[in-house]
Amino acid sequence: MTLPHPPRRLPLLGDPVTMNLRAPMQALVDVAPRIGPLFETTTLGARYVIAVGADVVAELNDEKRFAKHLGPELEGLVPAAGDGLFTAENESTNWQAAHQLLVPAFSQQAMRNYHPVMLEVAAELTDKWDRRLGGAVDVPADMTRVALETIGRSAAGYSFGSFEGTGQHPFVRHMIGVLKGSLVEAFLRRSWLPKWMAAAGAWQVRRHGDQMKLIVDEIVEERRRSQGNTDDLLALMLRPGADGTPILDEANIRYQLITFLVAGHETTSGALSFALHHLSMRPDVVDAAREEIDRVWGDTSSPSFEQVTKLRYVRRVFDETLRLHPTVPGYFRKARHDTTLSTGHPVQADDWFLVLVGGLHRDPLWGPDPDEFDPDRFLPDLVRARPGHLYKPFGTGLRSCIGRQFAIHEAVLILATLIRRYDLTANPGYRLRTSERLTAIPRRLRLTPTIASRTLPRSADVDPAKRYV
Ligand code: MNH
Repeated sequence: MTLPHPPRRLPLLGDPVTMNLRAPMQALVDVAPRIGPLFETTTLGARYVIAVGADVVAELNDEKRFAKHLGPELEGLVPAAGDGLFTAENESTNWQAAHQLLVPAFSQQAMRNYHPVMLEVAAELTDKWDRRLGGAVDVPADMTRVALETIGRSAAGYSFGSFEGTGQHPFVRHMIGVLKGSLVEAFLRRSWLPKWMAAAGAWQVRRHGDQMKLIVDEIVEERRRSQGNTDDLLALMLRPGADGTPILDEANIRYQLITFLVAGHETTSGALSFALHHLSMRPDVVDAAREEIDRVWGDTSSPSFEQVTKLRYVRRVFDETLRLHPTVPGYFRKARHDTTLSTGHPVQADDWFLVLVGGLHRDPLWGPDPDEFDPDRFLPDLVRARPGHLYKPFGTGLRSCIGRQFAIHEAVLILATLIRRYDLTANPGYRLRTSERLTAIPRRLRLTPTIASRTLPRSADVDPAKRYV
């Protein structure tokens, strides 16, 4: 299959654009519009076929012709995440069993149970920021705290203590070690560089993965000791099945827990951070959001589940953030059998593709200014008028994100809490840049919170005699 490729290709080295080590996917998103809906790229001999055009992505998403593929990057994670849901092969019996077992943990009813946990974590964040008013906060670090606490407490009743002390829990460091190691290994393994270099990446994944296993084993032990009457994801996995033993074996339970603790926070924290960056640049968006939050939440200090789901504008802010910054930058698809793409390209069974989501999210169908942050792109009428395969931050088909509703509820709740309470000021001259460790997160984003000038009750609600006390 001959395909276009990025400009200035060099012999042996390949396409210089991909040598942006900090954010290779973002670099590809930036050049994609000039190359085409389907293109190839090589770096030191490692080749990817990349899809960004709406039509070709719609074809790749067709579950009858294509299916999820792990691709080199997710294969690189296997030593740490095993056959957990994210990295299991499509045919894996453990995938079937775990998917069936865990889907109820993401039902509407289950979301209602997580809601109080999310409120509690939101309060810990505002307590922290209230103590630091007027000083800059490290946004990605604090969003990581929020998201890690939320998934730890919701899925396993476990607190990582992220808001105690100042450091990050070692789990975060080991997770970053695994993600970065897998990225390096995935690329080097397929390059012409000596194999020992790829082996160093693989070693890093195993070393940090082993540390994560120790941490989750401790979490499981604690649960077994406490024998609490809890009803969460971990409880579902440990509950005996018909034959008296848990449906998933011990090794698989460990992999699922690692998977959920990573997939359940790393992507949400990046998305929250990108959203706060845009809010700090757009007072008009903040005003519109505050108007909605005031209207729906009134002066309650603990909004109900429904009061969160009714925040349609804040939800659009989050949707638009994931359009511009899909924190899982891509997913892989492989052909189930020989087929031909509508572009005329022949495809053989098992040929695979990378859907570069940031590229798809800037397809010309999004209009003339795809780089512009505009939440109103997600007004219901505009969504209905667009093809369904144009927006894919949570992947596609059977293997799409199981935690989507969880992430959305958490993100809307946290964003609304912060928008309502704080004005966020960016450092002068800050320019957004993305950092990638498989997932995307803003680099060095610091914002200064001050109490929002509009947190006083609206004057109409206040007795005029008491208005200016
Ligand atoms: Mn999540 C799969 C994106 C939040 C748990 N997630 C995926 C995929 C994408 C994705 C894309 C599909 C990858 C692929 O096709 O190879 N996930 C996100 C984003 C957010 C997110 C952008 C937040 C924003 N994910 C969450 C949360 C959880 C979670 C929160 C858990 C609570 N995700 C998963 C799991 C899978 C997954 C588990 C694997 C599902 C499967 O294959 O069965």
